[in-house]
Amino acid sequence: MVSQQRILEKLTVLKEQLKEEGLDGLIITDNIDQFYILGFYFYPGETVLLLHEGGLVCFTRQLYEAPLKEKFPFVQIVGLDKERAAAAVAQAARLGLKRVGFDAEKENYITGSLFKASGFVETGSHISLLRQVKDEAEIAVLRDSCRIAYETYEYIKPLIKTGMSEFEVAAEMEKFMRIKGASATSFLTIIAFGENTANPHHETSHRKLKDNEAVLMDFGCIYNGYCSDITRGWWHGDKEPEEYTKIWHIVDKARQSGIAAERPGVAAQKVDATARGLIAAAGYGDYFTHRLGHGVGMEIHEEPCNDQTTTAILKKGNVITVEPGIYLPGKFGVRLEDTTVITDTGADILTRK
Ligand SMILES: [Mn+2]
Repeated sequence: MVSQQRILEKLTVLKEQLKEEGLDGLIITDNIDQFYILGFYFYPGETVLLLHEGGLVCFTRQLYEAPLKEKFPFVQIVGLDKERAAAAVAQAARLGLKRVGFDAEKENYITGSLFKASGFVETGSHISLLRQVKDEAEIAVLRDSCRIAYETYEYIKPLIKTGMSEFEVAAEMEKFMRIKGASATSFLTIIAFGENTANPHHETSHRKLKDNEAVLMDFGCIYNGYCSDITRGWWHGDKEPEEYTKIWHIVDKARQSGIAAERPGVAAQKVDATARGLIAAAGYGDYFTHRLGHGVGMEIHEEPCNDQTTTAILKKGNVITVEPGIYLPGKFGVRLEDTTVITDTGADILTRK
């Protein structure tokens, strides 16, 4: 999926960063970072990559050795069923590397301690930083992932009937996404009925839908390795309370104003403040209890985030959600969410057809 040319480009960028920091090697242990670099999905803890000026070494399970040698002829593949981190340390010594960096935030206690004891240097999250700005190929996949999520919403909405349980609705949606090519959900599908919609992190349950209740769904899928995230809410029945209609429109305006505020060079904190200010001005500030949005990519929560304390400045290629909400405990809540991509001049909504 990631072309050889693109892999080599990413490695070149990383090597330049290492040079700037006076490092001559980098350990990559996080399996999503590895997937970002190579486009090959290792399970967590299976593989250690060692990048150095002369190339890339991959310490991985024996069973991958032959297929990976064929797939990545430019990578040195070492099949080992244990002690892969120690093998990376030994290799660094053989290569005469003097300053090898590792991303301490992504190591477990055992491997982090080993690298530290071996004189490796704790560095920032180089690959997390690269992952914040998506290239055209990544945006194309994110667009597909978000389109599947949107189509799932369109598919399920008319099928939802009084008496169905939250679990039944979630199951139908997840089946639909799988048939469309999704490998998994991007997080646990949230389906909420009635008073459950007032809980932003409701756990989907056996609760059955009654006539004249609020419905809220927050879900997404993983498609070709990339996540989508969408939230929709509406009133089920013909007796929609005035207050529901009112808060729905406030939230929708906040969603639109947040997206309209997004463009390269703007502070993500300002995007949050724009949508939050609109909800506060309408008198519901105390009922919007979470951040406006978060980055989306190979993981469902990435940087940058649209929140009240971030110092992030939006860049072209960031993919980020806008998801304002108003929650009235014991009654109902509304959250409306789109995943957006920052363009040259503004933001495009990905969660659409
Ligand atoms: Mn979200």
